[in-house]
Amino acid sequence: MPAPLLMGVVNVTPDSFSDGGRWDTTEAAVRHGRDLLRDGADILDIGGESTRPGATRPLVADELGRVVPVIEALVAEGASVSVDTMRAEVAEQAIAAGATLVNDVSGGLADPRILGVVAASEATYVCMHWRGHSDHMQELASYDGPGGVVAAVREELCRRVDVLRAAGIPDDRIVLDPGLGFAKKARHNWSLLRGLAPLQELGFRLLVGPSRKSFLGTLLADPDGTPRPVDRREAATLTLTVLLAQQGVWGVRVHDVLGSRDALRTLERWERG
Ligand code: PMM
Repeated sequence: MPAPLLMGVVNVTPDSFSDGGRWDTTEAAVRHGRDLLRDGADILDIGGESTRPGATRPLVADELGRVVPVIEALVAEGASVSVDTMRAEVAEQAIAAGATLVNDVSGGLADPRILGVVAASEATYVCMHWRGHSDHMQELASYDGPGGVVAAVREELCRRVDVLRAAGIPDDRIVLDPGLGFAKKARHNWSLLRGLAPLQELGFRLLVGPSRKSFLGTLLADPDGTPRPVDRREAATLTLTVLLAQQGVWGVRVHDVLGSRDALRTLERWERG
């Protein structure tokens, strides 16, 4: 089984849950991107909007100002770059700056014009399962129909694929993502991680982003219920990276690229026998 691609996260934001404020200048973000490349990232995911639960949205001009210079600088150094955005304007300028993948956590629901922008380019499009913006998404985490969360996510992603095709994005440029943590409670994330096969049957490449998310903080909580802090969830993240590689996913979106690369190399050596 080919190793999954490692997508290294570069959040150029003051407020992301895992690394907000650490790389929120162009220089710091470019330096971080270089470090992730050296650590073995296949693609860098540059984002200028935090999607942590409760986050408020930046102005378009602020988002552009955060991501475009970072994309230009890293593309000039030969990096493969993805833009993590829900906005058509940002996707368009990011593609013009050299991004080859548009990672839209809203799957085209937040700004439907983004689909035309992607269709008119050669960019790959990550369509993530999403039900609403971060300020109210956790109210939308109910999956009571038959088949639970896995059936609902599959059905809702299928409907998005119909819309992407109608917009002119060919299947070989579509990647699907179950959207761990987005309108999902911890138990929903675990069901999705264990239930990827029905999503894989759809025939698209899968990207998954478990890295450091709060369901891992809950899993590793202290006996008094205090969640494990975000910077101490790495071993659990790496375990999931290996398990996802064994499921044959196309990509894993991670913060700790060095650890993930080491884990994948170890798995590859193990599988070689
Ligand atoms: N998660 C976050 C941001 N972007 N993109 C995709 N495709 N999948 C994800 O699961 C995902 C994402 C939130 O995590 P962060 O704040 O650490 O970037």
